[in-house]
Amino acid sequence: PSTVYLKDYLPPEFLIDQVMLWFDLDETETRVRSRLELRRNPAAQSRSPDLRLHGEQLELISLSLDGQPVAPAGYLQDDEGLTVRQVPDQFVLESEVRILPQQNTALEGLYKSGGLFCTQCEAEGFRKITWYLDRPDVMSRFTTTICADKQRYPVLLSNGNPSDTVELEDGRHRITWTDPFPKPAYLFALVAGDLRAIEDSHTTPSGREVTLRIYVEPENIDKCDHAMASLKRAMAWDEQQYGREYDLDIYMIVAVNDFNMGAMENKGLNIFNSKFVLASPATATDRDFQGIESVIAHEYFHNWTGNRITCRDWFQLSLKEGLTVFRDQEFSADMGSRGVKRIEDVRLLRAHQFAEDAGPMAHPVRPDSYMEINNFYTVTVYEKGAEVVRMQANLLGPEAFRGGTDLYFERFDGQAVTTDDFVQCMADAGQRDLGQFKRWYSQAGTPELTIQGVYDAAQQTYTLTVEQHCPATPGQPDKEPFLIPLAVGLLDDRGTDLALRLAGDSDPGPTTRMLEISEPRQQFVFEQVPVAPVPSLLRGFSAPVKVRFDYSNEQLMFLMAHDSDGFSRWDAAQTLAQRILLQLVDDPDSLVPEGFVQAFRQALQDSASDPALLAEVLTLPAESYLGDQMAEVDVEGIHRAREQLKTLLASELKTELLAVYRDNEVTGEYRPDADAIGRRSLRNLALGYLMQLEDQAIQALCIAQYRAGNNMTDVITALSLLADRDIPETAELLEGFYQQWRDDPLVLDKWFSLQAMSKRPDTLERVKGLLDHPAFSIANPNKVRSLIGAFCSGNPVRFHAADGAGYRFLSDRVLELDQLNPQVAARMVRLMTRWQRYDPARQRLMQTQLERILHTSGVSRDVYEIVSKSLE
Ligand code: B3K
Ligand code: ZN
Repeated sequence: PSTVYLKDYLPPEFLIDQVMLWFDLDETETRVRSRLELRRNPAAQSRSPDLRLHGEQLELISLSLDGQPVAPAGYLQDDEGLTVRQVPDQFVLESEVRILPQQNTALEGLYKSGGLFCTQCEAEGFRKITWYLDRPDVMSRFTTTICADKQRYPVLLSNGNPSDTVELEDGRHRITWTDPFPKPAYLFALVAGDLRAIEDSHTTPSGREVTLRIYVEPENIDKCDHAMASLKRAMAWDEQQYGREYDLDIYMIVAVNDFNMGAMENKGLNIFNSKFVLASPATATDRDFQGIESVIAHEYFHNWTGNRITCRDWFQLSLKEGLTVFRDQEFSADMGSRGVKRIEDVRLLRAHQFAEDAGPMAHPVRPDSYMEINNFYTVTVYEKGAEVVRMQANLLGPEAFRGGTDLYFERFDGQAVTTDDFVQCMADAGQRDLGQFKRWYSQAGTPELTIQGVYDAAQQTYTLTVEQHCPATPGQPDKEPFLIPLAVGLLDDRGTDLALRLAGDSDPGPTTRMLEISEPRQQFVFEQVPVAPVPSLLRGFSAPVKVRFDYSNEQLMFLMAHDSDGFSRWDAAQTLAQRILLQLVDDPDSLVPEGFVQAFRQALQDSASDPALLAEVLTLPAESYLGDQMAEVDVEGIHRAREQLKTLLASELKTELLAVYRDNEVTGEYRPDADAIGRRSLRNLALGYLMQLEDQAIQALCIAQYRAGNNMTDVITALSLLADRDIPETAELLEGFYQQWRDDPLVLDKWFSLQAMSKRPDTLERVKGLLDHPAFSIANPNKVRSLIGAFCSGNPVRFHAADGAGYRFLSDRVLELDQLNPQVAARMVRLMTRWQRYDPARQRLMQTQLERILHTSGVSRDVYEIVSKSLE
């Protein structure tokens, strides 16, 4: 496979002003006719006599130019497209192709999900529908006519506004959709099927009445209310926070069961993985409710950050994704608990993005090359990209940041632009040079800040010395210094924030200061500091960096108890827990500081604090994250240490945990609001600790919680805890759960996952058995993620078993899946690519499997890129 480089970008030679599409949908074949109005791009930097269009897996039926059939000598078709020879400067190209959506298991282009036809065109799926300039900087007006059997496909949808339906003689019907907004082909969408919809409406500030519709399969019609409410909240929030309103008369969402990722922001017609639409208290967990709210919002926010202003090329992907993730994070923070949301986002970033940045697939937020663009929809482009936007907000402050986004919308509406264009708006609005800041887009790797603090009692000064360093990443051995906003506070001996006065300040400043780190080494002198302070560093996680500061255990406990910044309290607890756990890995007999247990006790007894925040503080770092902190991952040692500490805390704090369990019961009707979610999470966390005790009375409590069946959050937590242990009732409960939910695929996903993540030693055998379960299908991405993905990523001690059985299992599945769905196969194979982090025996086992995949004939470009880069 060949590599595409950012430095090779050239503007398109042709533009498409208008495109008309006609779809004849059918079970045996689908015909697509297209009419493209093309002309040469005045801004092109190159000129060839021929027109080159993208197109894959298309069977050509006819081709004509300005109404005249193109002779066979006038065009050339190959695997990747069509070259039309010697074209004029302006012309109409018409073509007809045959495609087979029913055989499309890659779920890219036009495909069938159950009885529905649907599309997924980002990034380069439109070329599997018809010949086109399938690149985001070619924006065109689309008119789409769909024709299909009326009984099987009563609902026919595409982007924009609909015409009236026309009934045809042969039991078919036809409709035309017109989208007035020019858009790149990746935002095209089509859906046909037997769907029901719930409808609502929203009036924008300028008075536009927008019809809102969520389409689902008939049996799911009662599970759409939360998605609709979320959409309405998102629309109101974007109007309020960014001054952005919706621009068509109708906004449609369709839920489908077979989908490669979460959802897709197609103009006016979002297509969603049903996981991010359907919810009822009985079937969805608190996490599911939150996930739906945030993904619905994310796709809605794309209408401005992605659709109205899109990407010039796919290297600019973070232009829309980083910004839109930042927007959805802020929305969720406003809808729920801001502090908890920040902790969750940072935990995800540290667990996955820091790991990516330290591994063989490390790449900048704006990558400079790729083989397969679908491999770059990563935590780096999305979540680190969001942090890079957040840092700009931190550097500019809220007003200038809003000025920057206003400017961005005004300057670039209707255009396909770059991350540089975005930063320039921020620089203009903030009236400052952000040249150095742009390294966050071009340099990969997680910067490390090594910080020292010295108190001078005589001078009453406190000096922070900050050094930055960024480790090498593939292709980038040396890094230039970053511009890093570092939020700091200083606590006095009673835990109170000091007003911060930097050398040269005339007045004492606020209690949190945003220091700007731009040099390899810098000093900051705080004056009039009356006592030796404890520094609180990187408050709110003001930048995606690692901080090294030599805190004592006592200082960490002090911060954990007193820091005014919720994130930093949590972070201190994590740092301390991590330190203790890593000591236990080295030496199981090492002593757990009494103060740590005491700090947990105090937290459990602290009824004044937000239960959701407490639950975060009391959650120990994950096994995989602990592994990332070691020079060589000790798979068994980490598992043992973490279990050991959990059991110790459970036995020392049994009374307090039982009290928390008892006091945080949520009664009354289920509601996924921040308060109820927080109480459930604290209560279920307590149950998790208590279940470490192998105590029959507690197991009975857990079974009772399962049987009470008040809501899916409590039910699934209880069942997962039971599935971890050899309790006689478990088999029966698991079977009962299956029987109860056998017709609900989303609930069964949870059932597969909890079994895949079970701590039991025989889990791999059970997972293999579940591959043959009638409810499992390797063709369905949700099932693959819930069974195979959950095992390989959520169960490190079983996946990394010393005999290599887990690795063989994964590579067998990857090879099988690659034949059907390369995108999902490439996601799965990533789970084995950080082999260099393990001991020599495991390294060899993983390498062997990776080599085996690489040398299998016909392996997809998607899988090839990941595997070959990991072996470099
Ligand atoms: N833009 C889509 C992701 C498309 C992934 C293509 N492989 C969803 C989103 O980020 O909103
Ligand atoms: Zn997105």
